Amino acid sequence: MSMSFDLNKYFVMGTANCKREPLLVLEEALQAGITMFQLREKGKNALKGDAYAEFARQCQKLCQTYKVPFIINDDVELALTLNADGIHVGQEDTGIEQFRFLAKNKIIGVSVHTIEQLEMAIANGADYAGIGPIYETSTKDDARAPVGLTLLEEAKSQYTQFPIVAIGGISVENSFIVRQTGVNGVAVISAISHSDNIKEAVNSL
Ligand code: 3NM
Repeated sequence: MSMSFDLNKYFVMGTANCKREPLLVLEEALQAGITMFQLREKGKNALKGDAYAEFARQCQKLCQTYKVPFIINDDVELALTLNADGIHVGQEDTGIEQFRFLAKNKIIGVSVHTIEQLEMAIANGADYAGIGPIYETSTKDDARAPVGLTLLEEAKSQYTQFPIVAIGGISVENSFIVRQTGVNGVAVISAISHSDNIKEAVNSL
């Protein structure tokens, strides 16, 4: 059993996604009421080494202040070093067994794109799954073709109790229809990180 968490408004971010100072963007999002945060430091200008670890520490500190779970994307080592609240991994990333063994009460999220992958993630002990991309997104370089809303509906009807968050191309405008599928929350990058009014964006999601 992992610690409790709420997928309702899940903000995912790395420095490459921000047009302004990333820590300010994160703090505004936290103030506005995001329920979960994932550090996803990717791209060609991504921070590396000590700068990356230090940035992660500062994000973690902010999340702790606002009592929001701090999740690290695809970096088991850093998640363990910082004692992060959890990790999020994709289909190509390292398995979750090692992290679960070393960090029993941590949150483990897995990205899935099909019902079969969702089944596998549940069988392997994931705490939640991210399903996407729901719509076209230009934020993720290697994003797959959109899966649409039907996969969310199918997932929620087959696994009613399992926490699922939708991701990919979700905006203030389309989040309402995404939520109608019964998902536990929406995960966004640009809808928050590119917003000129983060408070309004988070409130409207
Ligand atoms: N994962 P935006 S789509 C990080 O399909 C990520 O698993 C996806 O960015 C998946 O909210 C995606 O700006 C990008 O569309 C989400």
